[in-house]
Amino acid sequence: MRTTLSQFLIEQQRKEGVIPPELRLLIEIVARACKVIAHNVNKGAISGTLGSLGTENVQGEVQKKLDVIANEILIQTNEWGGHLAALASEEMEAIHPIPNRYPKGEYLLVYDPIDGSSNIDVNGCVGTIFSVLKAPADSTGREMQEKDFLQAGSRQVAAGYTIYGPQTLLILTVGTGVYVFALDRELGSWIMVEEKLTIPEDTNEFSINMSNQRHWHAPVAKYIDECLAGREGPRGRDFNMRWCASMVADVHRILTRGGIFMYPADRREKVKSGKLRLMYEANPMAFIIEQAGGVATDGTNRILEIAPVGLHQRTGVVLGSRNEVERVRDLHRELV
Ligand code: P6P
Repeated sequence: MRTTLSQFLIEQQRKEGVIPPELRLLIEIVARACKVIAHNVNKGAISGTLGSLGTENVQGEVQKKLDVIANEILIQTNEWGGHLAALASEEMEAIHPIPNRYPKGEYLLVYDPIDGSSNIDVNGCVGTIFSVLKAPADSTGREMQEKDFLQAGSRQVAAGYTIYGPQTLLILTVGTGVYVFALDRELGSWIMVEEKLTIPEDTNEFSINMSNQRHWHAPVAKYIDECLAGREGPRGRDFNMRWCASMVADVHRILTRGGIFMYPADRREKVKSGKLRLMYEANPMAFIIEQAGGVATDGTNRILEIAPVGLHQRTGVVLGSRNEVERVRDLHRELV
């Protein structure tokens, strides 16, 4: 009998004393929401959920129908659970307080409901990324505010992502390693298929959007030049490149076989602080990567130590195999 997500969470609560019952139940509810999102993603053209809405989200990005559908699913599935003090989403400018008709809990959920949504209409991999924080102790009895979410990534108590691909997978950490659950649609259960994932310290595979090359700062440009120089170059070996335009797909490949993922800050005004969002993309992924023995920086500094100043703030991201991320960090020290 394979271990289910529920069994795993109960054991983490009982055996390791890592997660209190309220956090276990919160994760169960988020996982249930992801099952519903997976159903909508898989229905695609049949259910008319492809395409754009003609609206923009707070990021100024065109909203896909599935962005809004998935956001609504996560709100409706979570707000009545009684474990959340509030939630926040890439798709909503302000935080979403829990309606007074429901009991409030002590956790904050912040998420990207559909990451990689430009892939939806071309049947590429997309996913959901989520991060769980505790509400500040001094917030008891008052309405949550944006500032309550502005906690460094090192304060996350759980993080995960789902990837809606050939398999539907949920990748989860509660601080005791990284675990992979596959959705068994016949049972409707998340079944553990891998545990304690570890990322190889070395890799021959880099992941970056090469079309931005002319905008890169010197350290990134030099690192990629070294990779492209192959065995005749200073790294003495050939490198391969992958770019899925879906962070969950690229990160999952790196968790599975190693690699380095880069979305660096560059010279463009709109990307001077990076493209990816700290609270619901970089932080949860950094928590997962570190729990698997990898490294996650903004090029120089540890992502999990960045002090947030805004719910939708962006950051550079360089994460994955330790020795490659450290090479990029060394180049930042040498060249900046
Ligand atoms: P670009 C998707 O929009 C996303 O937020 C990440 O999932 C992905 O890694 C990145 O942006 C892709 O960005 O500029 O290559 O389209």
